[in-house]
Amino acid sequence: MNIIKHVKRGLWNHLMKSGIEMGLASIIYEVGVASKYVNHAMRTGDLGLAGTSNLYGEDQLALDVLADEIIKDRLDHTGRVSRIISEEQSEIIIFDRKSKAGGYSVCYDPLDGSSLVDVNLSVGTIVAIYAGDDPLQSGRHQVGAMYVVYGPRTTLVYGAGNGVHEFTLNSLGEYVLTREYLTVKKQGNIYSPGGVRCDYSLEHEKFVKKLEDEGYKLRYSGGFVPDINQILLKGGGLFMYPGTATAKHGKLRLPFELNPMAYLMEAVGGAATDGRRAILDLDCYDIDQRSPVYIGSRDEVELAAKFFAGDMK
Ligand code: AFP
Repeated sequence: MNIIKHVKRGLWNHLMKSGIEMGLASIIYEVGVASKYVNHAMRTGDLGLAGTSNLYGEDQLALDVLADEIIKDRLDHTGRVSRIISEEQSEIIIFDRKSKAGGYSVCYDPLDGSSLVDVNLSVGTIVAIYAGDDPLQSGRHQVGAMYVVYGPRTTLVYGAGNGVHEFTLNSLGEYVLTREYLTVKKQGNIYSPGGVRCDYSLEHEKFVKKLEDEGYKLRYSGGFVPDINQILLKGGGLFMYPGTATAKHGKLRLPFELNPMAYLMEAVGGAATDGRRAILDLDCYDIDQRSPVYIGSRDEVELAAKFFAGDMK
């Protein structure tokens, strides 16, 4: 290993070179620090149920609770975060510091897909970052977003207005730049069809069949982060989680799943809608607000909109 090269390509060096405001850079960096602890706990810890439950009444795995605590601690440590929303907390958390100029608010899912850990599939952390004291803002107001994939390798992807870049955790416990200025193809060839087929609307059913007739390959792990990461790194495709007969707003949460991923996807040249409107333009007014989602290559997202506009038979 060329040590000097790894030092030069480290996450903090990249953040500083990118000219990102120091407070925003420290938030991204500290989530990276937190993810190293989460990564370690996941690969060595006890996954027994924590016995508590989150806003949605789901049993919290010990790992969920631990990941939430670690990330919350590191965000507080920055001294630049005034409010957070976490998938594991039932209300907005206020760090008792006077809201001051240059503060940030953060929405995060500490361990999205946590139920996949005990079947040894990849999971992730997702983070949306806003300037100011209000974490419930339209996704269009984000100043940065990131995710971490805990898979065969642990990788971190961030965007903060100057491209989207991937880092890989090396054997020294450092995140080293592995892909810079990521882009997604205008059209891809994989699709991730969330939800249960028998609950699909007629328009959605027709759209999925169109993709299948066109030879798209189905890739769906049950983990939003690895599925999106695959579309991003394999050059394109579409992830969907539609509104269904049993859940008309779909399953994925706007504040800490859809908004950050939509921010990153638009930043790499892709798109993200609820079938009609850009995800980033949706009003975000509730912690557990959900939305249908079509996210990925621009052509596929636009094709979905044609089915929902009734233009396609
Ligand atoms: P969990 O965090 O409850 O495992 O849900 C993960 C998730 O929110 C997202 O990561 C997946 O894309 C989606 O659910 C999978 O949902 P289905 O299991 O209904 O396909």
